[in-house]
Amino acid sequence: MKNVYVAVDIGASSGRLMLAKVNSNQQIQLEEIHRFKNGFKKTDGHDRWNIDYLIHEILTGLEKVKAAGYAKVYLGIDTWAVDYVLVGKDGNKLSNPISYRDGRTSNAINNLTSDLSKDELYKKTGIQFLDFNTLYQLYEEDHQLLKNTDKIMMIPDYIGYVLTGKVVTEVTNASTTQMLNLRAGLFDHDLLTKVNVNDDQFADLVEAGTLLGFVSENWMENFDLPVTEVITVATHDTASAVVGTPGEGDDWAFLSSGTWSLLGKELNTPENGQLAFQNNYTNEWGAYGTYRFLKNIMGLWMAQCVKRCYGNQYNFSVLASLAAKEQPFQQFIDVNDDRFVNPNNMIEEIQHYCQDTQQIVPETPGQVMMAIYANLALFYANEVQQLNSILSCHLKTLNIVGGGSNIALLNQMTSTLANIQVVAGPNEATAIGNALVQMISTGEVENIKLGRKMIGRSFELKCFVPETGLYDGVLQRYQDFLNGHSKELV
Ligand code: LFR
Repeated sequence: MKNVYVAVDIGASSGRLMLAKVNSNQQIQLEEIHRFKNGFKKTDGHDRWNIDYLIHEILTGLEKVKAAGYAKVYLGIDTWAVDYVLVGKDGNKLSNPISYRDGRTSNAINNLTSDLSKDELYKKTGIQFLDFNTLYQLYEEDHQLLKNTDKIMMIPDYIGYVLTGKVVTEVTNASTTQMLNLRAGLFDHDLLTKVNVNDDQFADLVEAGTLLGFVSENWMENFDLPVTEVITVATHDTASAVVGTPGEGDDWAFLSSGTWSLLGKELNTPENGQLAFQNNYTNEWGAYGTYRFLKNIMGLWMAQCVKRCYGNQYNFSVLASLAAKEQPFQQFIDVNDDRFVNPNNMIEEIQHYCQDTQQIVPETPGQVMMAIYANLALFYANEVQQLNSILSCHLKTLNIVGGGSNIALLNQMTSTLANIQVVAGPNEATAIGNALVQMISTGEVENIKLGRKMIGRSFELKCFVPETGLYDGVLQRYQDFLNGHSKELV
């Protein structure tokens, strides 16, 4: 009997349990077992995640795995990054975790860096300045709660702990705290002190691929579960997505396109020089000693909010086809403007942005969606150029993975504007990367290079090539616009 792997992948808007196996043709087979919604809600004055509900959904999904006839499985957990759970001395959480989109950290970067230069902080950590990084969240944390805290656990580490009773801090996610020291490979003592955290409040760091332990028998009292051994995978969803990207050779970049768009290149050594600093690029730690040199781009969050604003009366494919009927580039938008992080009404925010910058205001659903897609594609194209210049390379392919890789209109515009071949898919790269790390840990797949080849053979990939002569000069005009309007932090 071959091994069966369960990938638990939870993003900001939904979670899923995917079953993965290697078949006799040495292909990865993936099957969705359970899917559920996620989102934060204002409770006790903050936007919070309902972590107990998420764990309940995982257990419900595992019951379905058992019901499908699997008595023994491996399991890996990945989620979004930067957020954490404070756990008290009795082993229980002290409160529900606050979402990174909560407004509490809006001034924290300036406050914290008033007596610590950004330059130094970047040299130490190589991590981009995002005001929701764990460093700033802890800076704004309730002091009493922090004093009562035995362990600070990142979200997937906490879920692993609740399931197994074992606690670790997995590096791909820990690096997004902006508190790991690149050179020492450990939490930076001075940064911890700066936010009133003791060295032992974080559990020991472990690499992606480490065995954690079995889901504890206590859960069997209320749930009919298979025997489940948890492997600490690349627990940051973006790290798993990059593992699951079928890039080949050395001249490909990735775009993990979901709630966020994470565009960058996998490196073997971090790049934390001046140019990377000035362009706010990050060096998040990856699986197997790699670094994800990337930038966070606002991504499909904008489309998700717009869909909600229309009362969910259109699904994403209807919205995309409405957009396709509209003219692109009617207005330029800096999609990374802070005002789009958590607005009350995304449609109005986009419209106000266009009014404030004296541009054509999109009115219909199709116009609003085209404004989003066209400006995401422009932003992507700009970042492909930045990557080439910061890394002195010549990227040939942009591998787009995640839900956004299904949007042909966006893929095509990106390819043309960035003048690069786009390879789209797989859309479930995160779950695949999660499962691949498990397969490497059990020895079923030899290494990541062969694993990526397997992914290329196992899933349908679509290729988009630049349409010559179309959109000439548009990217340059967008870049001029950004130069005048961008509020990039650094
Ligand atoms: C994507 C992601 C990004 C991270 C953001 C916040 O889901 O994990 O990589 O910057 O969410 O955690």
